[in-house]
Amino acid sequence: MNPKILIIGACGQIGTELTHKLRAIYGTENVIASDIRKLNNDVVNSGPFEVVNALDFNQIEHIIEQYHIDEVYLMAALLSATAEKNPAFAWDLNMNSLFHVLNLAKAKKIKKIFWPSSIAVFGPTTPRNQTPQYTITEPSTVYGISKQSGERWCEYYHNIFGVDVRSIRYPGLISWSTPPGGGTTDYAVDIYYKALADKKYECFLSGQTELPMMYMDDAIRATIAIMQAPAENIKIRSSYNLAAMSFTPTEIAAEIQKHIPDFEMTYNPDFRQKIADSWPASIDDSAARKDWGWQHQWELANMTADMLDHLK
Ligand code: AKB
Repeated sequence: MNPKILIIGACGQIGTELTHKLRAIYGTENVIASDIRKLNNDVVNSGPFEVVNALDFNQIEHIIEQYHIDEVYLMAALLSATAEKNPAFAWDLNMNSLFHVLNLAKAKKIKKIFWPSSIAVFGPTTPRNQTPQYTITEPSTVYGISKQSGERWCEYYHNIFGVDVRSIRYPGLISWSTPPGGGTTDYAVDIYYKALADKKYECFLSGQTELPMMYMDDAIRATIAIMQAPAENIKIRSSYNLAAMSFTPTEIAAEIQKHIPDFEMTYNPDFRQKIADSWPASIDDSAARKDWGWQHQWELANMTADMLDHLK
């Protein structure tokens, strides 16, 4: 029998594509999308949708009981750049929404949780290249601190209360269908829009800033794969490192120039440079590959061709 799924934050960058994919797999009626407001978009219009404030425990509990929800994907969060501008709210949203869902699982009202972590759990003291699964995590951003704390709580609720919570440390995500919202890696999406529209782009990171990135298609496959894996395969209950590609702004610009030869890139680093400098350049995700069979499909070259094709 198909699980009944609730997605909190379904209209965001990941939530949108996740909703479509889960509806295709499990049936539209089994996937309840929710977000803080009801927009007129295809997530809202293509199946069941509820307005849910991720900070309102009673509202989440009510929807879970009403629809007999088995699994919750908690995608609502403030990302790194936005969180630095509003630390108190970021901490409140990123932590308390997680506690609500963990406590509902502890009370056996839901069976399984997906919660996204991020490469932001790492910090300036972390080894930057091929960052291991287990290493120093001293994040220097509000977002990173919230994700690191969240990971600790996920593991705690699993070990002490038996909660089946699963998590991935997403790298920067790139998608043609939904814009990102307030991250440090957002340049790698904006650049494609500007390359097509203006043939030029001013990057808010320096040319040599190498960061781990992933095409959305891979990110969605990973998310569903970890949730479908047998519980005994999920050996890490904090969060799994996950990787596909790493590149610098100079390298993505050069790849775009193969399709748009007169594309020009300039650099004007802002406050996000410091955030990016504190994050890894590349990630060792061998644990995810070993435990639940993770394999990426997209690299910089095929992703760039696909992005430009869709956005044209
Ligand atoms: C961000 O830039 O804040 C996010 C992330 C890496 O988690 N894309």
